[in-house]
Amino acid sequence: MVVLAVVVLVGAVTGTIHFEQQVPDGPVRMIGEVKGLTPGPHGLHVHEFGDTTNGCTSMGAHYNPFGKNHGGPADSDRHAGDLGNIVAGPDGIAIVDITSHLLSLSGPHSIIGRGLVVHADEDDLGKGDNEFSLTTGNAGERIACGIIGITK
Ligand SMILES: [Cu+2]
Repeated sequence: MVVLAVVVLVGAVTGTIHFEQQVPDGPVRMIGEVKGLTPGPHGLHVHEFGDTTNGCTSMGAHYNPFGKNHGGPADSDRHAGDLGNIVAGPDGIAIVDITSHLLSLSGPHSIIGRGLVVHADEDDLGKGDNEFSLTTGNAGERIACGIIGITK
């Protein structure tokens, strides 16, 4: 059964991203856009909590059910929530089209109800050679976030 989800990102920038999983345990495709960004790369992650009681801060750390280090989307050693960077053009719009094999919309590691966060800075993908590189990717402030919810 196909599972669909959506997140509406709210903050200093805005956006909407749709999620689709065709089969259980199959890849999740994310399609959408984020507007109002400074041109260039911005880190994008699934964070562990869909909790905005203290804005994007209460979304916790990167979603990391398998206890990995932070990495880039092409790395095998990475958090499930590590999605790399989205890149805004001169118009401040980043088109999102990401397929992840580590995310799921069903089962014990479903990301439904968790958070999606856009960061102010570029995610160094774990290659930053300092202590935060392997936890946050040095992606900086959380400029927008939203809760991943079920849709039809
Ligand atoms: Cu993040």
